[in-house]
Amino acid sequence: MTLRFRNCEFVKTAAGAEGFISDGRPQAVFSGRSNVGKSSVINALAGRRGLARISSSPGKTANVNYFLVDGKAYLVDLPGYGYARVSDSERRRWGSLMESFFASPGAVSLGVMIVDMRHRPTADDVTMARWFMRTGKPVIVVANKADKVKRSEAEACVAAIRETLPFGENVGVLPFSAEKGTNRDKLIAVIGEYFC
Ligand SMILES: Nc1nc2c(ncn2[C@@H]2O[C@H](COP(=O)(O)OP(=O)(O)OP(=O)(O)O)[C@@H](O)[C@H]2O)c(=O)[nH]1
Ligand SMILES: [Mg+2]
Repeated sequence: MTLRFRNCEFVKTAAGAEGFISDGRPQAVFSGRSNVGKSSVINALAGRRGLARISSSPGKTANVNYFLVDGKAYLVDLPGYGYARVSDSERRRWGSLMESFFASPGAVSLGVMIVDMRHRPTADDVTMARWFMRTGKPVIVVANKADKVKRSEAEACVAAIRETLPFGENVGVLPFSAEKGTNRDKLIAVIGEYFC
């Protein structure tokens, strides 16, 4: 499927299973730690800064947000995890929202696992990776904030990410910068390829 990302629009926010979309269009599901830049990556792909809400304080995206690309496919922005200063009840809410999301038919066509290129993935990232693996769908790892990594360190960063996440050889790790637009075209191509 060729996606040009010419026209990206916000469709809806879902706070629970009754709000999830399942209309046969493919869905690329973006997940990662709070503040890693999920919403920023979506905005970079869309070429629109204000599409998904961005915040310098973590935990701002608490629900599941759907964006429609060229009328053909969805980008799904999941709420972030791993932020220390959330209450137990918020954490439980996140867990049950994710359980129902991943159990919902057609929820995931492609997993887009976003990690911070500067840091080794956390135990929470590994847990999220396993949620994606259980879907049996393809996954791509996006190593965001590549603009913060020295060129000489890039290879070691990618190796550490590969080593820590349980995906294995066949899953690609793509250095990315939502800030600079690095590898935007590549990620767009990958998403389109997995959707054909
Ligand atoms: N330098 C740099 N900063 C980035 C990049 N992507 C995102 N940021 C910054 O990281 C912060 C968090 O970005 P968000 O897109 O809101 O992160 P999120 O993962 O959606 O966060 P939650 O919704 O709270 O889970 C913001 O201050 C962004 O400007 C990047 O590629 N490079
Ligand atoms: Mg967000």
